[in-house]
Amino acid sequence: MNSHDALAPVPLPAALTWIDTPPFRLAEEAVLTGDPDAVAFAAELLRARTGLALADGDGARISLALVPGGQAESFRIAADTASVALTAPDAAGLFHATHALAQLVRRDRDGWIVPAVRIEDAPRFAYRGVMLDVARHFFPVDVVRGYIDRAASLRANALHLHLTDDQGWRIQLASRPALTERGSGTAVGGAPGGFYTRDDYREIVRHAASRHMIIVPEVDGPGHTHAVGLGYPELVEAPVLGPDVLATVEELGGEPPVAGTPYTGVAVGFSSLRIRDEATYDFLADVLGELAALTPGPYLHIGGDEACGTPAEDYAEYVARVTALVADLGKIPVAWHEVGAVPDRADETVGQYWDHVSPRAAAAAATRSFAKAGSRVILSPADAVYLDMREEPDSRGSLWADGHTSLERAYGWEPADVLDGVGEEAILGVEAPLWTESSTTDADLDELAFPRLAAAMEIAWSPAGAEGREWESFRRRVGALAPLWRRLGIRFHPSPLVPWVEEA
Ligand code: TNX
Repeated sequence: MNSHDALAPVPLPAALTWIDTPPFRLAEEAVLTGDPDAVAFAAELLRARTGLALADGDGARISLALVPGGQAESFRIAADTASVALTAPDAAGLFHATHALAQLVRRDRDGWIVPAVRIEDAPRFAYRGVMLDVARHFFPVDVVRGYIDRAASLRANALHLHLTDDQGWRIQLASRPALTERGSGTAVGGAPGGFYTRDDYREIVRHAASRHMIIVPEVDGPGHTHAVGLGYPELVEAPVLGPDVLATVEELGGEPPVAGTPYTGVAVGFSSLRIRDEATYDFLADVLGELAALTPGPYLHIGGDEACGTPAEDYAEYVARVTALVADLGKIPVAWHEVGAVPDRADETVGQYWDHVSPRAAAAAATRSFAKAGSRVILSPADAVYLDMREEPDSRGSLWADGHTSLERAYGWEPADVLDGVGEEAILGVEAPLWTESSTTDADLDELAFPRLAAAMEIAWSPAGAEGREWESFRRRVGALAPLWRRLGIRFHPSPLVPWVEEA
């Protein structure tokens, strides 16, 4: 390892060579030139990092240029004493290059520098996601924009929004106004609820696109649908108070769910849509049709998890109908891995795996079936990359995925080794979900997501064999991001496993 290696970016580039010449010096008179959008974004980010207002002047050059050829989202950086050149075949690649540059920038005794380096980089997986649960607690548009910025800075290109759950329905729809009129007023613990208007949602989509991310909206069903019954009682079954639900209520206090009354607890698996009633499918056609029209990205997530209140044959009927409906709308269905147990589903349905790094048999079999059908899988092993799991024994978050986790566990897994029969080709990508039973503010989201999101995104982006793609290097490179994160206002959890850098 070279003494510079703690300065290599996160996610680690596919190829990086330090060059033994004096660094490039960033000063007010350095010029940013090239693609106007990329220049504007680079000026904003470098100003946040250094306080310098670059962009006009007649000094040394930082250039950002679109150059045809190469993999989508790939980029190159060539920095030496005289200049810094960022090139990419597409705008997303230049955007990623700009974030890598912001990570390379640091101070020496004489001011701001970019060390001389050559980087060639490209993503391992096409889908690199984060999920935000805005149903258990609601987060306003500006918080979602901030979460998009943070995730995009680590190469995420998809934000999966968990828009609906037992505790609230968070997207206003013209076809079904009572969903938000009656179903969005509260959240877990009786916290204030909220919802996105269609314009709010368009703004989230627009902001995500400006950060080269798509939105993957989720309407969960047939379970996790108690809030639907507040506006449309005829569409839902009575709550099923099974032993798990009653045990959760017993353990955590609060009231069991009551039909027609907002639910503010954290039990799961008690609600179900009415599967044998055509009105349910009219409802889904309205809701998913509107969401599809509002969503430019290719995916619609249909949930499908923890439907413990739905008999198995009804669940199969639901999955067959709803995946076909999404496919007819011209979108690719995405579903939690339980859906894989239903053979009759739209073939292109992507499965999202949320069991552990070492799978249990049922989850493994269900997930394998997506690959067998010729479709693909998104990996979200809960004990590694569920950001709402507790990072330390006594930090914020939940414990159900095998106790507390750690930054090292978030980093220490190999996607192609999780499931037999789901190798590299069958993996669409990696997603780090954040369920929000225990978080209410943007500071809570920061504390849970950072630094573990950096681990999840390095797993998703960096080739397994790249030099430095290992824990010792990763923890030092993450530590070196502290000055940048502080400047950007990211309130990361100060993991004791990381040598956090203080900048003079
Ligand atoms: C399981 S993981 C859920 C969510 C909860 C989460 C945390 C998954 C697909 N479903 O409904 O928020 O546990 O308790």
